[in-house]
Amino acid sequence: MLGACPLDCPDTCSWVVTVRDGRAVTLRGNAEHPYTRGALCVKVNRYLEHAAASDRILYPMRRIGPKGSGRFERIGWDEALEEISVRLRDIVERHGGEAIWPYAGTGTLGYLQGTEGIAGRRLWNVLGASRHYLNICSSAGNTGLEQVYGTPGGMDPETFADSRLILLWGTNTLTSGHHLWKFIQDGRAAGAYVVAIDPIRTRTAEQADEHLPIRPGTDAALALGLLNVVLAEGAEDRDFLENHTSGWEDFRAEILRHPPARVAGITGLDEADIRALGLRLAHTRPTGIRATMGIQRHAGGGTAVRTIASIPGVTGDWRRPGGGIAYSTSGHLHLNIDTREDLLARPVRTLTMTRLADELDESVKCLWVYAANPMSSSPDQNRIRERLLREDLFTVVMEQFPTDTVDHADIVLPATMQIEHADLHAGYGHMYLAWNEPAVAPPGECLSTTETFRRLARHMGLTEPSLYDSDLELAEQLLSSGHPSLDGITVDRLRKEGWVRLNVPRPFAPFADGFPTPSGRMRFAPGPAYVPPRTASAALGPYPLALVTPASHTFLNSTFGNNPELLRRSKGPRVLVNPEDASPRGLSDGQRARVFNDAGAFEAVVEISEKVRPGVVASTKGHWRKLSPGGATANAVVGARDADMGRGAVYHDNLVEIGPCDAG
Ligand SMILES: Nc1nc2c(c(=O)[nH]1)N[C@H]1C(S)=C(S)[C@@H](COP(=O)(O)OP(=O)(O)OC[C@H]3O[C@@H](n4cnc5c(=O)[nH]c(N)nc54)[C@H](O)[C@@H]3O)O[C@H]1N2
Ligand SMILES: Nc1nc2c(c(=O)[nH]1)N[C@H]1C(S)=C(S)[C@@H](COP(=O)(O)OP(=O)(O)OC[C@H]3O[C@@H](n4cnc5c(=O)[nH]c(N)nc54)[C@H](O)[C@@H]3O)O[C@H]1N2
Ligand code: SF4
Ligand SMILES: [Mo]
Repeated sequence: MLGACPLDCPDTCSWVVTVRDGRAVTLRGNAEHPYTRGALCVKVNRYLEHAAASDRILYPMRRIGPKGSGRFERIGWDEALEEISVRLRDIVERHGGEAIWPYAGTGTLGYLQGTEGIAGRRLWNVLGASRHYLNICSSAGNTGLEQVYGTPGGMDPETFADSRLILLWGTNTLTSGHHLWKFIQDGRAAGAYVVAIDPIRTRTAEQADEHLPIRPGTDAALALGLLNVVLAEGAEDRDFLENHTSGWEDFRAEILRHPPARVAGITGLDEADIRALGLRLAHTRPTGIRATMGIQRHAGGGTAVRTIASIPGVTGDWRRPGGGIAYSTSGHLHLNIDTREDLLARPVRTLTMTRLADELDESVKCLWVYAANPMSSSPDQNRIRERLLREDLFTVVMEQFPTDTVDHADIVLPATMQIEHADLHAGYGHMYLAWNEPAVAPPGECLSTTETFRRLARHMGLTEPSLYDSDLELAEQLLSSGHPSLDGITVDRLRKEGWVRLNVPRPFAPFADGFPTPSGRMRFAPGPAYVPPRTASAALGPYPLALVTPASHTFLNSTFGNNPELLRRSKGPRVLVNPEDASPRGLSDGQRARVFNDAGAFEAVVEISEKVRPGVVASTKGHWRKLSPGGATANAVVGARDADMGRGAVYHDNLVEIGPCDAG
């Protein structure tokens, strides 16, 4: 049976499930798929084990202990739907629909079951619920790219095989989407030089030809410094600038204000290294830039992506496959996501995912969480917990596992996993659609998201017909946008073939015929092209260290955080500290330490290492609160502030201090 990995990873692997006697016995990467090429990853190799885990939630449950205690009793679906219907009706009547916050996360990227798609949104519109703004992951960068190109879409990652200089900029390829590596290796075999730009010497940086250990949040300055060298070499593509861009004179002035010596002071890199890379950039065509979400989790993250995205406009790299920037391919996807906004009786407010700690106030009476685990994954963890303990808040969580968030629910609804439900997928790191056919029956009383919402609508006696569309009908609607990239792609074909490439040329040079802006030109933005990070003020305050908390190799966000083997391989929460920062604090390798600031603290085992530059400490996301020593994760010290664009999250832009966890 063909399926697809649902997780929030750019690779959206195609997989093959073998079923015997109604049980899934193997799950392997599809060797026929041009991007998956037969491999999954260290996490999803354990997917079947995870689906069969003893802590899987199999039945609806109702809270019996105090709020937040995680104590529940099993109830039937009818009882659960009845209690929910009564509470929702009462809330809508007394406080209006906007008192409901449908808090949907990235647990699955499916266009049926997940938050990219429709799941639940028609029902929320009928009830007049608040909108939910999913800004937790990529919104700052998306906004920056839209300003330059009119779309966040960029290079087809397969064309890195054609690049001759590859910049892995704020991205940990071998951890957070490793299938790209084969294409990078193909490029290398043809002579490409690979540079990793990352404050951490990650496993990706270790495999690169060169690593530039940049100060966090200063990448836009580096981009300007590299372009300064390009201009000094006279290597700008004047024809491209004249015929395909606008705003060049202002941007050029900004570049000229950033000579390498100045940029060295901002970024903490050697001036000679900046010059050397600037020369490579000036004289290597095509240059392909892989920048993903890590780089934009900063105060100036949107500007950083926007400025980096301006590079290929100066060098003219968009002319050829292998040139340009690849952030996400989702801008090339044109599905018809018909959430039926016409069902809303009147306009409603929008609540912001990363601002749960601020916005979960008295005006919210029902928090409905699905495919999300905010207690582990969202900023300002301690304040979120306080809010979730509110007695007058009715919290429903649809989940597969007893997460930290589940512990705070009033009603828990058991959710299917990917081998048990149907879904339509599209990778955000490649150009393929995929169909996921259910391989086995759901265990216990688990239901898919679409089926749960259909049953709830029926239980509430709602008459809007589109609330009852079947999964296949919804899939057909999704593919019916009429966009040429979907010509000839039907549900039948997807179900038969498992995956289909979007109808775009191969090799794909997305902007060869112009940019999707009103003028058809790429736009250099006016104004400052570098916005400093919050951590730039480190020396001034009581928290002098910059903390970055990127992806863990063994978890996918907080998914798998409870898998015993992956938890063991993660070695528990850890914090990398440079020897220069460790010794004045009396920290030794292997010791347990407390990382803290005014918002909170978490505990982690110290790893003293030159892999981080002085002034920077690094941990990872994904650990569960209740499984962590000290009962908190890195998000206890992450602030709920907005980045400069798209209200993006600032996970890698926080100031902390660190000290030994004293015994006693
Ligand atoms: N194994 C695994 N894979 C994952 C995930 C996971 O949790 N685990 N998460 C998935 C999700 S949801 C996403 S959004 C993607 C995220 O994947 P990435 O885009 O790779 O994002 P991060 O892991 O946050 O950060 C990537 C790298 O950026 C570096 N970095 C941080 N700040 C800066 C900076 O200011 N400048 C530069 N140059 N580098 C910086 C970090 O040190 C890190 O090595 O990965 C997906 N894939
Ligand atoms: N410190 C720090 N924190 C971060 C980040 C960081 O870089 N640093 N990165 C952030 C990023 S990029 C992201 S995307 C967010 C992710 O944050 P969230 O969107 O909260 O995602 P997860 O933590 O993976 O939780 C997803 C939950 O969905 C459940 N789930 C999976 N499939 C289904 C399904 O089909 N139905 C239902 N009902 N549930 C399902 C899983 O069991 C899991 O518990 O985390 C952010 N948190
Ligand atoms: S998490 Fe990413 S690499 Fe792993 S199987 Fe899923 S899509 Fe593939
Ligand atoms: Mo993400």
